[in-house]
Amino acid sequence: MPHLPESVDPAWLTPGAFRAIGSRRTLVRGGEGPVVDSVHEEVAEACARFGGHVERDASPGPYDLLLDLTGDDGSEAFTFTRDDGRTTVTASGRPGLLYGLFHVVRLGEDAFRGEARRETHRPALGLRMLDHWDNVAVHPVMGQVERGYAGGSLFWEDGRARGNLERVRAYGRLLASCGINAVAVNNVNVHRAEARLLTDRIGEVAAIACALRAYGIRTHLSVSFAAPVVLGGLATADPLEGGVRAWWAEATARVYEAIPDFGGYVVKADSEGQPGPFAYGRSHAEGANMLAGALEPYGGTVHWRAFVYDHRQDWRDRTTDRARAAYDHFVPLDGEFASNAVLQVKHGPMDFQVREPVSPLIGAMPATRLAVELQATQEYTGQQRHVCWLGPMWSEVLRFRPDGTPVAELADALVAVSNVGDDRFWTGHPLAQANLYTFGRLAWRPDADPLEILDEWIGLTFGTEPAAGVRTVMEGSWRTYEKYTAPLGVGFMVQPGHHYGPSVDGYEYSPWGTYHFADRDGIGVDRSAATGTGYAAQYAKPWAEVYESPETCPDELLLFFHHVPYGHVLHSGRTVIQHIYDTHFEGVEEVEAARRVWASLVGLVDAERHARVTERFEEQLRCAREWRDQINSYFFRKSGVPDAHGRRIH
Ligand code: GCW
Repeated sequence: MPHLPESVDPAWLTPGAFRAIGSRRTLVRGGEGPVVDSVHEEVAEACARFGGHVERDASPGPYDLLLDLTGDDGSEAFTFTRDDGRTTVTASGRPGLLYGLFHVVRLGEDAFRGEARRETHRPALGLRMLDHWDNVAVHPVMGQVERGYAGGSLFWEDGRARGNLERVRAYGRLLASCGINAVAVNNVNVHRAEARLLTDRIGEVAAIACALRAYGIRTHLSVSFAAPVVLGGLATADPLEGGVRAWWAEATARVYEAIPDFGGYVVKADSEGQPGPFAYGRSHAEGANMLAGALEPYGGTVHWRAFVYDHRQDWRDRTTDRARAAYDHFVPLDGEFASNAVLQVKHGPMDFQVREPVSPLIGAMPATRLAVELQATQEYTGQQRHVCWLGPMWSEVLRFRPDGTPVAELADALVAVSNVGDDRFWTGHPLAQANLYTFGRLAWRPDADPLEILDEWIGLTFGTEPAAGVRTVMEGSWRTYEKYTAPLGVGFMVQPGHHYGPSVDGYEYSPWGTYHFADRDGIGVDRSAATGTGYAAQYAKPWAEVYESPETCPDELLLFFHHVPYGHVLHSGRTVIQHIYDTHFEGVEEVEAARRVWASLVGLVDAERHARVTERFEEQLRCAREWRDQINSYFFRKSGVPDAHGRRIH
């Protein structure tokens, strides 16, 4: 088990979480190597604390728990058995043994009592990955972690990989305990210093990979499509050029020499200024397949991002619709991608807003492998200064059925942009740890009830006394955030650049393609096929029809799909303008109420965690009031319609 300074928060792996295991007799049987060593060490440390006893590969004396590795097939599944007063975890692969151990930790005393039972657990998705948008060098605009709200990078310090990787090991342990098995260690916007991680700086990546390997985590790297030019001095990065292909084959061979279990590349190409195959008149399938070809001999995978759109659009141009872009670019390429190329699609068509429809690209490319990308880092959901537990949103996405089959079953992989940094609480806001935990657990079991996952996290992190209060603070926090920010799926209205706090017209006349089109009569984007951009028609039935008409479109997405008058009556019975006023007053009241509940937990939650959340609540409340007042005033001034309840609007 990694050794961390006292000041670093144990997150949900509190010492107390190991009490049940640590007070029993355990036998760890079979296998060797870093993962099995980790399993043994976990139990040994718990026993040292709580008085239990662990043996490894001994002839079985009496024991309460058997952790039994029966093979070496790499399987992540495990079987949990409770029988004859004994608890057994059996796995045919090392990762399965590790996941089985953490299953017992989660169950606590329940693992050692109750009826005889036998259950097999296996992850629904084979790849459960976190992408870090970490820069090695501090970037002049984006800082060290792009869209990072938890301090500096866990991996990189002073321009290179950290010398002491104990914290990285501890991170791997946290991730394994909630089922995550892969990490990409650098930003998809690959700057100059970071490009070299692929070549002469691969040793630094190898050191990180070694620390993560002990907890079953494979390491991936974001690479620049222009690497052959930037690093190799070639005249071109054209994916069909023999010299370019040879360069990538050689570079990749060296990567695998350094990191034999390397996961593969992540690529952001032809997006927001990153280089890509368009420069050479080649398609994205040609670009991705070239890298897939280099990785193929070693079993690696290329994650090719579908976040491709025109970020230099003219706001006067009403025919270009950013929401359409991913589908328009990629659907024609279905069937052309190599089998070890995975198309990585953001869950919504725009950009991680608090409410978006599911991307129509998901399900539209049946012959292409799919990774769905979520954003744990709260770029548009309060930047880890606001409580915003995203479990319900992610669960809705994973259960959505684009064409009969749920998103979770269409995907090969689930990826989240990490919300972690070198902050002592890992995630800045201590309650944002729940997003990390929930992501891992949902990737393992996408049809799980997110509230059960939340309760699990609360139980491990806080114990029983404050549990009900913490749940009250968190369970509705995503919907609360939605209430006081941009209404009815219209999105954005944030301050440009850093994206924190309200600015209704902040992006209205910008080149980024994120508009609300509010005027004195109405608001929203007409994305219907009949009169708008045609985006709604990118969906399969029934969704194309459901979204096409304001009559059938769900309220929460109305302004994403339609431009309607302020007096338009929602299914809720309220007009759009009254909905805006009501939700903004309610949202702030809900923050006030949550803050009071949190205050009442003083003494039940450890003092430093309590103080950090209290401080963040002050800022959340200030900011929520700012949102309420700017949004309400803006729409009152535009529409001239007074609030039906006569509340104060400025
Ligand atoms: O959400 C936007 C962010 C960019 C990010 C980009 C992406 C890494 O504002 O900071 O760049 O998405 O997903 O590539």
